[in-house]
Amino acid sequence: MNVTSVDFTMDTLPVRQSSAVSIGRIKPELYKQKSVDSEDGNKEPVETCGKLSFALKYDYEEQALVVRILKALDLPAKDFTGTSDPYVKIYLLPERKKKFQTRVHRKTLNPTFDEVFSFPVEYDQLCNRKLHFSVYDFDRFTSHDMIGEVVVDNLFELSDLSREAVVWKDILASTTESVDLGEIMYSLCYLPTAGRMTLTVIKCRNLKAMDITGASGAFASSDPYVKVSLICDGRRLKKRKTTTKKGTLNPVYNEAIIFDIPPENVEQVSLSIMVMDYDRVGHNEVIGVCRTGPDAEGLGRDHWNEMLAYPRKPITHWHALCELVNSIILPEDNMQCRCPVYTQMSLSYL
Ligand SMILES: [Ca+2]
Ligand SMILES: [Ca+2]
Repeated sequence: MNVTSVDFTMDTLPVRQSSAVSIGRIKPELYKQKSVDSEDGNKEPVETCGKLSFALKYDYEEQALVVRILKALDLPAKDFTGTSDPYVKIYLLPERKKKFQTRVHRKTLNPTFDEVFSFPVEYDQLCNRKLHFSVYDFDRFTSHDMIGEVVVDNLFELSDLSREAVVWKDILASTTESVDLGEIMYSLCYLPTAGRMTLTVIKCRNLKAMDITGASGAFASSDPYVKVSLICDGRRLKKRKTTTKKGTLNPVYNEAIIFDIPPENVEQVSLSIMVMDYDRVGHNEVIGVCRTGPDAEGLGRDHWNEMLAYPRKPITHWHALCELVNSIILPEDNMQCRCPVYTQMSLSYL
């Protein structure tokens, strides 16, 4: 009997380096920004969008950097109603596991936060740390929009932190956190006659460190593997993963994952690609995600379309990893990849 439902069987195959890294035809015109708020367009020169005020102080007793987020002024409106619902996320880089965020302030472009957060850190380590603020607009039903960010490279810029020092900084427009999660290179290849799609995970670079270990506490690394899920109508049909590479932020895989997808079904599916950190004890954690398919954004969609436009050719690109955010779209995983729109500048080609 000829069953017409999609049979998404798949296999992993080792791939020879030579075929895995063969380069697809690069068409830079495909990767120009397509639709994005005009003010978010270019990264150069960086645009400002309001100001953020905060106060810094070092608490010697608690051995902690105390950050008081005071207020923001003149934020851009991200909602149709001409306003925003801002909140702020903070990291003390390079540590990225610990982060804080303020409450959401509804319908205002001049929020007063006045919230205090404390990062445990030794005083003589402060010169190696960077404070990173990202300002977001909360949205009830969709992914939150990033408004912009402030990075304080030198915490002693204004004072020795023995007393609370208030700082005003311009918020630099950005749609993606420059708190890098790293990048993944993979190729896509579709054989229409065989109804076979091959995603080859080639390698990753500059992945976020998830494990802070070593006698001195100075060794930061991850044990990355890549999990690929085939999504159809918001449901995860199949998942497959690569091998785990221990103790590296720049793993090389060259592993192919094959999906059987008949041409008549190719418009209904997409792939979710998650880079995970393996942990021997406890839960494996998500480092970052990206998505490719007709419903993805930016390069995720363009890469997919390029694969369909050049059948039988492996098309290879680097993709920036995004943070995993909660979503109503994939209840099974309770996740959605919120991929930013890429500018040409943020791309690197082979
Ligand atoms: Ca909003
Ligand atoms: Ca680990």
